[in-house]
Amino acid sequence: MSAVHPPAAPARVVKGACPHDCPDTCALEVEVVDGVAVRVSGSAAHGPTAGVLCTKVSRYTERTYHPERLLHPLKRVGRKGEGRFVRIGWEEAIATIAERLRALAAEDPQQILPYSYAGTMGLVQGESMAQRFFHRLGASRLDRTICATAGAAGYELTLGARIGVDVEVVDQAKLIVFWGSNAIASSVHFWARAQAAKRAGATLVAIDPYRSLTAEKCHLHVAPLPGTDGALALGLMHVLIRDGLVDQDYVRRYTVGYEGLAARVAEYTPARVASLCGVTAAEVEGLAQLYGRTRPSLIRVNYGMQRARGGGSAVRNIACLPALTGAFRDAAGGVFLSTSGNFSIDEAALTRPDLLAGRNPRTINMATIGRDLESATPPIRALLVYNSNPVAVAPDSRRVARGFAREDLFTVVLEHFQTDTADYADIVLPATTQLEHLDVVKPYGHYDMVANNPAIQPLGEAKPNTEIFRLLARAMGFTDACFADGDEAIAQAALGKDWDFEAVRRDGWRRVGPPAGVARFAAGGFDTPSGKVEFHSTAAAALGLDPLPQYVPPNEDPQGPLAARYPLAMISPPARHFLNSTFVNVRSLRSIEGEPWLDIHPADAAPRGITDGDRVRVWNDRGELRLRVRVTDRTRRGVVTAPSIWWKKLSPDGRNANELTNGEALTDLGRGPTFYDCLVQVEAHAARSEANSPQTEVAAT
Ligand SMILES: Nc1nc2c(c(=O)[nH]1)N[C@H]1C(S)=C(S)[C@@H](COP(=O)(O)OP(=O)(O)OC[C@H]3O[C@@H](n4cnc5c(=O)[nH]c(N)nc54)[C@H](O)[C@@H]3O)O[C@H]1N2
Ligand SMILES: Nc1nc2c(c(=O)[nH]1)N[C@H]1C(S)=C(S)[C@@H](COP(=O)(O)OP(=O)(O)OC[C@H]3O[C@@H](n4cnc5c(=O)[nH]c(N)nc54)[C@H](O)[C@@H]3O)O[C@H]1N2
Ligand code: SF4
Ligand SMILES: [Mo]
Repeated sequence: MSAVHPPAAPARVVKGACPHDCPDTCALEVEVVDGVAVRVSGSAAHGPTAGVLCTKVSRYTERTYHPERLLHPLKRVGRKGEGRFVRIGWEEAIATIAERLRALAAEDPQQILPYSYAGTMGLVQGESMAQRFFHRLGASRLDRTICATAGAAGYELTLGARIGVDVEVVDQAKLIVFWGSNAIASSVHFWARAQAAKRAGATLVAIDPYRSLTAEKCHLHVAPLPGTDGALALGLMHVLIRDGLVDQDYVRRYTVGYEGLAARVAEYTPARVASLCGVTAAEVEGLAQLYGRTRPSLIRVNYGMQRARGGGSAVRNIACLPALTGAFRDAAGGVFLSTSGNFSIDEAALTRPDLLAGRNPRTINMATIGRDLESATPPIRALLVYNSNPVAVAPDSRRVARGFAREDLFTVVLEHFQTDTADYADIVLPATTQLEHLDVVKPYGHYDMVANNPAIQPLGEAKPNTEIFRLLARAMGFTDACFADGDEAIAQAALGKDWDFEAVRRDGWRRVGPPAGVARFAAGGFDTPSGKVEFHSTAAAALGLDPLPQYVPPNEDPQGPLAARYPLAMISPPARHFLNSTFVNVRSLRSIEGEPWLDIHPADAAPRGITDGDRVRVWNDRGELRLRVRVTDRTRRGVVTAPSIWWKKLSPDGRNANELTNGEALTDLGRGPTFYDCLVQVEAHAARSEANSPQTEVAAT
């Protein structure tokens, strides 16, 4: 049902916001003809969007009108995971869910758990009505750690709130370091600004174990072993201090703990750091000289290094660098993790924690859901999943799937599609997409709150998440007035009293944060306890942590004892044409990605007798999977790379990289998962076992 006919009437243009978990939060223009969305493009008037969308979202109508969109409620009739469902009506669906939840709540509401993440980053369709519902119920709380909490915690120790840098002045930088960031894939609008900087003479550097699309376009690429970035940052500081490349005036006025830091980094000589990180001492020296002698310099620190045990400390250490060199004096200088700290959202009005009425339910970490479905006490007996696909995206996936398969677990999934997770549901509820509902999206890569107006009517019987939780609240007999709030009222509640949501939705977006062109931290003003950059952190000491930056090595250390059995470090960063597990079922995008690959270095392939295009077995104690290999020096020696996050059922062997990732070990700060802290072994074994494995030939549809 896409745009096959020539438009009968002139297109109406509706202002929207990209809902995806991507820093760029593009302002959209949706062209609608006769009630059908025919084209989605990027607003030219919105500075950060600059009239351009990524390939994924420029094909949004293909996803919205996908023939496999869920259009009515479903009830499971097959085994869990098998994917056999029959259509039911909304009334039956809501009544069935309410009956189950009522019975469990009467025993102990903590047996009920929401599971949600950032399928949509909209404040309205995210955690508004849903949280109100779970607070009123007294359900277990979910610690939403799967992505960003490690780095956030590390960054905040050193610098306080995540203000970042105005993406619109990034083209003024003379040095941009992409640290654990594949910006071409994950933040293409930032990349566009970096390209402009490059054309104006800037030097671009990538720090990444993999020669990503981004790294290959940089002037310099340093490829440390995964999870060793904390040591690299300490080594750079060692050289900066040793060679007098420190802005002493900035340090004296706007930082605390320099003496302690200098003593600490003295231990991290380039030679020692080189051996910890698997690089050369000359690379450490060269990078430090470049960083110490170029201004404005900007570190684009992203998520790649946060997914190992030391991920929190790594970001904490990296955040010290621009204070040492005084890079914060420039508007285009400093360090950019996220801009989310600019926005003050009225969380209490949105999610109404007061509805807990004094109860204090337990918290379950979403990163350990596999283990917790096995052994939490009281047991988890009902799961309500929305905006997430845990069976594909959560670590230690085999265990997660085993948990979801429990016969005594009642699972509800709100979705656009029959995902790997939806296959385990007892009840599937069809949700609307961004083109069909109202929202307002808080970005983490620029300074504009972006509004989303519904462009088309809901397809089939799909309903917004908010409406689904309103219906559930009513069926549960919750009469609190907040359960009658409409989506406009929720959007207004999120923005608080100083903003008029109607104006934002009319204009499309509204800027917060520092005025354009201002170096926000040129004269300190950090949101830390001291108001300064905290090399020495009393907050860290109070948490029982080292008050000074330190190096925390990986849990599954490629230079440690486990490497005797599993000598290769596997990373599984997102593929460019997927957004986490979203879009994997959009045929045109999946065909660009091809199939689930494992990239292996020639020096690791040769001794295993592996040649390009072979199918290999990849395994560790948690599981195994088979992938086709690309033998390439894009991935460094000792590291194998599996672009992700594939739907299991659209993969040739019905599994994905999370079969091997660790679902118990957490990051040093922020309780995050350790997806890229994962040792494996690889063998050219699959060719033999494939002969009697018909599963490998299941065609991806
Ligand atoms: N196209 C696309 N865009 C996305 C997403 C997507 O799935 N697809 N996902 C979105 C989301 S939710 C997120 S969190 C971000 C993620 O996007 P990024 O923040 O860019 O993070 P990753 O892609 O996980 O990793 C970035 C780079 O870090 C490298 N890396 C892996 N381990 C390490 C390490 O230990 N040290 C260093 N220095 N580098 C390492 C990887 O090889 C990769 O090239 O992107 C968002 N944008
Ligand atoms: N191996 C490995 N695993 C990873 C990562 C990795 O790099 N490697 N990255 C991790 C990271 S950074 C993240 S953020 C997580 C992402 O994990 P998730 O947040 O679970 O992201 P998605 O896989 O995109 O799943 C989101 C789902 O929400 C649905 N959805 C979207 N909008 C709506 C809506 O309005 N209503 C409802 N009901 N549903 C909606 C989509 O259809 C989609 O199926 O994955 C993590 N897992
Ligand atoms: S996914 Fe990112 S780049 Fe693509 S349209 Fe959305 S916000 Fe823009
Ligand atoms: Mo993420």
